[in-house]
Amino acid sequence: SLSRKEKAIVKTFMGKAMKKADEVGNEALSRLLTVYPQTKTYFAHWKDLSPGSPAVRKHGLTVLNGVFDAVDKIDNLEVALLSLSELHAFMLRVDPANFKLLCHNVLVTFAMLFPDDFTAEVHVAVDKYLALVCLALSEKYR
Ligand code: ZNH
Repeated sequence: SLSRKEKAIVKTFMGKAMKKADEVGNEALSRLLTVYPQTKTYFAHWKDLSPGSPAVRKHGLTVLNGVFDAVDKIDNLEVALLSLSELHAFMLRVDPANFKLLCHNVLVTFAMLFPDDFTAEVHVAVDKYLALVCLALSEKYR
């Protein structure tokens, strides 16, 4: 889990990154769909799944808002993300392995868009935070 110091690092970095939520979301989801094309199956009902398409940009923002909003509930992620976990497990039926793939792409995107802020120290803390978000989202699958 995250130390007090790591939580502070996550809050500071995410506070900055969330000002570009739209760009982060678009880049991360565009990369997910390109690098792991098997993830496209969940969005087959969209008109255009290409990188940067309106649907990808819109949903990228939705997902990233979920990641950013959870920062405020960093001490209680399982409870905070319970209904979202339920939604993905029972309604959307998203294989939880995909959460890790998305989080990996979010991390890559952070490194790319915030090269000065994304120090090794930030990398460790944010990587841990994203892993906890994935874990919390996987809660209802067990
Ligand atoms: Zn998800 C949806 C979040 C991951 C798939 N998502 C969603 C939403 C949100 C989210 C917030 C909205 C909901 C409502 O509406 O209510 N996700 C999220 C997060 C994450 C995720 C936070 C991580 C981190 N997802 C994911 C993945 C996938 C998905 C990985 C696959 C691949 N989602 C999904 C879908 C949906 C969602 C399919 C639905 C969409 C539409 O509507 O179209």
